[in-house]
This record gives sequence, C-alpha cells and structure tokens, in this order.
Amino acid sequence: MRASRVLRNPKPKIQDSKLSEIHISGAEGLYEGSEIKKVVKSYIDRALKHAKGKPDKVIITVENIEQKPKLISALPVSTINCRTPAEGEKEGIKLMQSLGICKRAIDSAFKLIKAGSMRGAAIIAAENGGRLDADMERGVRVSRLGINKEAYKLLSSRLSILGINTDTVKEALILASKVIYYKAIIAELCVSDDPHYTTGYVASKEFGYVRIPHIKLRGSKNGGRTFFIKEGSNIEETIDYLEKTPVLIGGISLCRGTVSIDEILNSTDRQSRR
Ligand code: WAQ
Ligand code: MG
Repeated sequence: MRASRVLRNPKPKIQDSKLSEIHISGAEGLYEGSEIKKVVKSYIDRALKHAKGKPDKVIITVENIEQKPKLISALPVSTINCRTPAEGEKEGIKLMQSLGICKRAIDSAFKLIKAGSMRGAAIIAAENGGRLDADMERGVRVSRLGINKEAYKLLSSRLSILGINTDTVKEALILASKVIYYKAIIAELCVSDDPHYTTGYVASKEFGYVRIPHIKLRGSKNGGRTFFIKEGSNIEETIDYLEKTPVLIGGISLCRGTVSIDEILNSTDRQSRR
C-alpha cells in the first residue's frame, strides 16, 4: 500500500513535478490468499487514518508470489536506555562505529534521515558514506516480507511481557530481520517518520535489533531508513533481494527489556554472530 498527497503549488510550472508529491504511509506483507480481503481493508484504514495527514491517492497492489518464501529467524530484540535525541544519536554512533562503519557514513545517514523526504531506504557505502541507490527521492522499498502464524504468536507473547507488543514494533522487526539476513548488509539505522513515534533502532547481525528510545523529538515528521553495505558488494543483487526475494519469519529469538549499551557492545557471543 502506498498513500500520498500532492502538495498544491501556487506556481503552475512545477505543479507536475514529482517533488510535489509527499509520501504519507506505506506498508507491505506476504499473506495467504484467504487473508487478502481483511488485509486490504486494514491497509486502507491505515492509509486514511495516518498521523501525517489525509492522502489524496492510495495505491494497493496485490501480487501472486510463485516463489516459495525463504524461512528465517527474527533478530534478537533489546532496548537501550536513552532520554534525548542527542544521547540516542551518540549511542547509535557507538554501535555503528563498533560494526566498522565509518563516521562519515554514519553522519550522512543521520543527515538523510533528518531531511526525511524518502519513502524507502537509502543504501550507503559503509567505508566512505557514498549513496549507492539510484533514485534519491524514492530510496529502496523492502517488500515481500512477512511472518508465519506460529512465529507471530510467539513474538506477540514475548513482546507483551515487555509492554511493546505493537504492529509498529513487529513490522519493523520483520523488515530489519529480512534486511540484516543479507550478507552484504552490515547494519540498518531507522527513525520513524510518524510525528508521535520517537523510538528508532540500529539493527545488525552482531547486536540484533537494538531499540533506541527518544532518538527524535515528538512532533517531527522526519524519519527514514539507511542500510550500510560492505565494500565491494553487488548493489543490483542487493536491491533485487530487498525488493523481490520473498522472506518469511519462521522463528523468534531472545526478546530482552532494557539493557545497557556496554552490555550490548561487550556481549560474549558477539563474535559468533559475525
Ligand atoms: N522499505 C524501505 N524503507 C522503508 C519501508 C520499506 N518497506 N517502510 C518505511 N521505510 C522508510 C521510509 O523512508 C519511512 O519514511 C521510514 O522508513 C520510516 O518508516 O521497535 O515506524 O513506517 O519501537 O515510519 C521503528 C521502531 C519504527 C519500532 C519504524 O517506520 C520499535 C517506523 P515508518
Ligand atoms: Mg511512518
């Protein structure tokens, strides 16, 4: 699903420019045929009730997927203690630098996210911060991802114990797990574009899905995602995986509550997950 609104521009010359269309919300998933009606209805409700405002166009695409989805496990979940955007950024930088991502790449990721105009994710070279995907405005939209019923139930019960059993958390964990499963991707940095949602995350094979509360101020509509890619990776193959390969979460990992950043950085099983 994709919901957008055209900004009425008083200057007719730039009326039909792509730049005048603002992205309100998007969502995607893998479902059984019998679920389509229910899911489409929920996507329409979501598009029409979004905190970023009313859309004037909602596009829903339903596709039959022939390829059997790849079954993977969700990343382990944890949350660090963080009170302000400055602190959140500092902790996020520590995590990403410790994964070998250079400071310039991290800075350009935060800059793109704060500008907040994409509807997908930017792919950034971990070694120098260069932007590798072609469509600057759109970014890459991860699609064909979902979770099976058993894993959904187990995840919901584990997140309930922590008081974070929401669609937002589950959808973000499913997306991050698909993204991080791919060998060329070192980490993902995400900040929601929803003005009321201030928790973001850094996801990686080594540290799992690390939630960062208050990474942005309430009220800001700016957010986004960046994927940091290893030097020498094939960018077309990576984008093809993100957009096209069907991946289903079929297993859940440890879900912990608040953990100190040092505990995450110094965890003993870190090496084994590399
Ligand atoms: N593929 C690529 N990029 C996407 C996708 C996708 N399928 N969906 C969203 N994005 C990008 C896009 O630039 C959005 O502006 C941005 O991410 C934020 O999307 O554990 O709600 O749907 O508490 O607003 C993370 C924390 C919540 C959850 C993320 O993202 C938690 C969130 P949003
Ligand atoms: Mg959003």
